[in-house]
Amino acid sequence: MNRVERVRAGETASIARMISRIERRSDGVADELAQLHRAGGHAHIIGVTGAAGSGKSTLVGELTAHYRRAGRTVGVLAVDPSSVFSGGAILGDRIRMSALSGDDGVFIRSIATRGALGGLSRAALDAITVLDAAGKDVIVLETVGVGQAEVDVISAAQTVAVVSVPGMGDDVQAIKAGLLEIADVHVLNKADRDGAQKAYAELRDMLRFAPRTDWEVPIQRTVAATGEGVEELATRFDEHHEWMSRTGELNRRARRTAATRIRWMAEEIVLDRLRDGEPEFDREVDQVADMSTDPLHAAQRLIGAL
Ligand SMILES: Nc1nc2c(ncn2[C@@H]2O[C@H](COP(=O)(O)OP(=O)(O)OP(=O)(O)O)[C@@H](O)[C@H]2O)c(=O)[nH]1
Ligand SMILES: [Mg+2]
Repeated sequence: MNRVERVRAGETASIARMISRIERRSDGVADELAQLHRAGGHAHIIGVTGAAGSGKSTLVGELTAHYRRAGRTVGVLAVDPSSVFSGGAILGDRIRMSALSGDDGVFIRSIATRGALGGLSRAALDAITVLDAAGKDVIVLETVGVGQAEVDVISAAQTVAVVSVPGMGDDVQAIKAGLLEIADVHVLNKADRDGAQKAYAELRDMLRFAPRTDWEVPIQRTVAATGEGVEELATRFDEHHEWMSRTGELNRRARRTAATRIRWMAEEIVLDRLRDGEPEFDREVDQVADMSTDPLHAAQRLIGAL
């Protein structure tokens, strides 16, 4: 079997190697991803975001265990540019210590950021392609909701869960990060803490001002530390998926992600041809430099030649 076939067979080591190839942009990886893309389209992609320390990793660990008990396979990607290690490593430790260790139905990995702007989002989306082609039923992305890169990543999810915790400070932080608008499901975690009822009421009040669609954004209370509310949260995710399938929203989101990915790929192809040392490019550079042509016509000729 070649690399693509081994990923499609769901081999854990091959999935891990393919994601490393994506992070390094190894030779041939674009063609492999093209094949993997056509093998996907089956997974439910769930994004989990929210303030640092709100319990996202704990929650994702509990969700994963729940899905496994229900017989569903799971891929988890921890995306965190500031502390790539903590998210993935903590979650990894939890899973290694739990009943999930050695379970081939679970794949967990943190995505490292390298290279150009947008590199992180792109690597994360490519890793989703790999896990989808590998047959994972559910793919969960954990991101800390701070910057544009994370918002880009999370927009690749079909269902976005925003995690808040009791305590006004965190709620304000979530609003600032613009996360409330992208939430399909709100999670109020650490519901065992003082102030949980107040935080719930605040969230509910805030949702009254949210733009209305016929999907009514639910608020699910959880205690990730004990697993309380996690089964109900998984039900909320299933309901959202069912709603998206029924209304055409699933297709709308798929088209949005597809458009982003085509643009990234087109950029890569074009920039690849516009490099020093490419004979046609060098010729145009000489001619623009000595004023015998201009940048507009040089660019049009080079792109036309593609
Ligand atoms: N009391 C309480 N503590 C919780 C709950 N869920 C998580 N915690 C604790 O909160 C702390 C942070 O949990 P993590 O799961 O690492 O949070 P996180 O959001 O992934 O953190 P970062 O990835 O660093 O942003 C840990 O000490 C957890 O044990 C909960 O429901 N109740
Ligand atoms: Mg975490």
